[in-house]
Amino acid sequence: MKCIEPFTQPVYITQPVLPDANDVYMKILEIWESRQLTNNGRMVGQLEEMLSRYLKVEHLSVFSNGTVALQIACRLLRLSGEVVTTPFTFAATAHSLEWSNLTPVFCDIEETSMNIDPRKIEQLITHRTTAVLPVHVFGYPCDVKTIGNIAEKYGLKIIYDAAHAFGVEIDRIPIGAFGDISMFSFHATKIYHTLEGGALAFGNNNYKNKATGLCMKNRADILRNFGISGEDVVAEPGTNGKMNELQAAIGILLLDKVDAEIAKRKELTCLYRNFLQDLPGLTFNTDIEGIKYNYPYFIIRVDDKVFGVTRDELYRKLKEYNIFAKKYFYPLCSDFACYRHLPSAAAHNLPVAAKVARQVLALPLHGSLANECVEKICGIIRMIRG
Ligand code: T4K
Repeated sequence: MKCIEPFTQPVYITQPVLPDANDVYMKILEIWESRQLTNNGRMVGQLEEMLSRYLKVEHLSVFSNGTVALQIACRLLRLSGEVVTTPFTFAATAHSLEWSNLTPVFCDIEETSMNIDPRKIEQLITHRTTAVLPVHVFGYPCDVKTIGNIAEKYGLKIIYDAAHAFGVEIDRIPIGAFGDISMFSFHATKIYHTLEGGALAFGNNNYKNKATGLCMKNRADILRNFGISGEDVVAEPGTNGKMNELQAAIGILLLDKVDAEIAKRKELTCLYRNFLQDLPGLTFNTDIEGIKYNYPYFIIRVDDKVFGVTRDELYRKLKEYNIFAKKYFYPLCSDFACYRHLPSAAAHNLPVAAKVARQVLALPLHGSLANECVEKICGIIRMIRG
């Protein structure tokens, strides 16, 4: 087999899409001129309108990051007690519950979609359960229909962690239309970003609260600004979750670029699939009919018994070639020291999640990656397998 040289520069799983520096400069001049740097500035309002149109949701608020947005979502829905969620996600999902004084109850996942397994949710519901927090992991939509039915049956709220699912649609229905609230992350590592940032979409549930007379979006906007609802009024204990004008400006400039980024990632994903499809022991998901997908990550699963090399060995060897893969998501949240004591975190409750977490590896995927790089990465994987 032909020897392949390591990459001369590090190849990361992602690289942020950047707006043109001159365009950023023009926006900075506008912000400087106005001297409004934060606290619900003009650009934040403009970005919310643009995002509502792009994500096809009527009501949306932006925040300083996705994690604080999730915490605000918990407060908006007045959750208490236990919330059923997935252990196969980024730390922020479970932590947002813990920071809201809620107990995460970990539910096992489906083998293929890697999302929460709706068939296992019901057995975890107790008199203390007030909500479910599923994650559309890697942008693949959860089984929203079954989850919706369960929530209705038990009177539970649904918050979707849609951090990875920007622009995803199921049968032409935008992902933000499902559940009570969906959270999108605009972190620099996402297909669409505002440096740091996030949003909540309120689907069709922008109902008015009887006690406060406020709809969800109004209350979200108050909660992200310390709970201040009027010049002399602090309505409730809010937090500081505001997006600033510079973040919003970046978001405004990048919205035009997101479709091209997704298209390029789709092309690279197809290349990966072509180059890797015949490798025994290495699997990956394919597109599902009816889903408008956004290609945020390229995830492989390594079955070491068949592949002959473990996921961790592959990860280490790729590093020798200057390729920095990421083990998304390992370890499971249920294995973190802060959650290990929970009854739902016991390994025997989460066999599929444990297996998937041992196998997954995210390979480089972003719009500025050349097709030849993908070809070379696949050649290196082939060589490592031997
Ligand atoms: N829910 C889910 C399911 C999530 O995945 C996330 C965040 C959240 C909630 C919370 O949303 P936010 O509060 O973050 O808005 C990254 C991100 O920090 C995190 O936002 C993201 N999920 C998670 C999946 O990935 P790390 O620690 O793995 O990222 P890091 O710093 O290793 O970056 C990955 C690669 O990206 C680097 O090797 C190089 C490249 N990179 C990264 C940054 C930050 C750049 O080229 N430039 C950059 O500025 O967490």
